[in-house]
Amino acid sequence: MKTKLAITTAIVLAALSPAAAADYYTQNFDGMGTGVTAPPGWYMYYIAGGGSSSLPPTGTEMASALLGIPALKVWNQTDTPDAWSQEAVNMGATSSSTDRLLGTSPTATRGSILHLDLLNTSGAPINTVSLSYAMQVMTGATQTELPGYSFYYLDGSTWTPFLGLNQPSTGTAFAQFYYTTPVPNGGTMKFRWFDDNDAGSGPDAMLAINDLVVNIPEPGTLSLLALGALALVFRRR
Ligand SMILES: [Ca+2]
Ligand SMILES: [Ca+2]
Ligand SMILES: [Ca+2]
Repeated sequence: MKTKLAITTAIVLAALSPAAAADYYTQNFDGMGTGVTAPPGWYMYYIAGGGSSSLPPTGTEMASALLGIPALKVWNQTDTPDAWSQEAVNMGATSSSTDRLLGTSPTATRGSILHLDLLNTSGAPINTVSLSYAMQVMTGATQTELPGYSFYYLDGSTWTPFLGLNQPSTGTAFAQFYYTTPVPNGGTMKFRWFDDNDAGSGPDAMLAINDLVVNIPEPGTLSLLALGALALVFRRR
């Protein structure tokens, strides 16, 4: 039995055709073109403070994050490396590259955060999320910092780090995670990718994400997938 789940951002929900309302969400960021507008549902947050101790934020620190500036910066690999404290960045290889990525290059803060809101319009609570994304190191690091992005999701009222979706180098992360407090129908899933600001005077590595897929396993297959993934979790420990 196929149970239809509709996951989309609150902002584009009304514009989506029924065919687009599926049990998954994808984002390749190419629709940004070379403009300064992030896709619907995406926000830049930052954690105030100085350069990091290369420790990932606690859930409490993550909850203290402040909303950044909506307009993106635009930066391509042909440009001189740069950094911004309160903006996310539309990145690409060159100014004519149609493959766009959403990235960060923090400075003068604890770190920069890419934040995604996804509305659950499935009609049922969501317990399990399967998520994959590509991470690209756009410029090499010259300082000590956490490698790549640290992934968090809001579970109830707790920002929860999920190491299975940390991606330390250019490549693709893929993992499944489970809510302790399921996201009710009409509730919003909140995901964050954290890029710490190194404490040195040189630039951080400029990082970006691409080709995100968020999938909610169908109820009929949920238990089998959960069992398989649980086995993976236990093997890793
Ligand atoms: Ca892209
Ligand atoms: Ca960094
Ligand atoms: Ca820095």
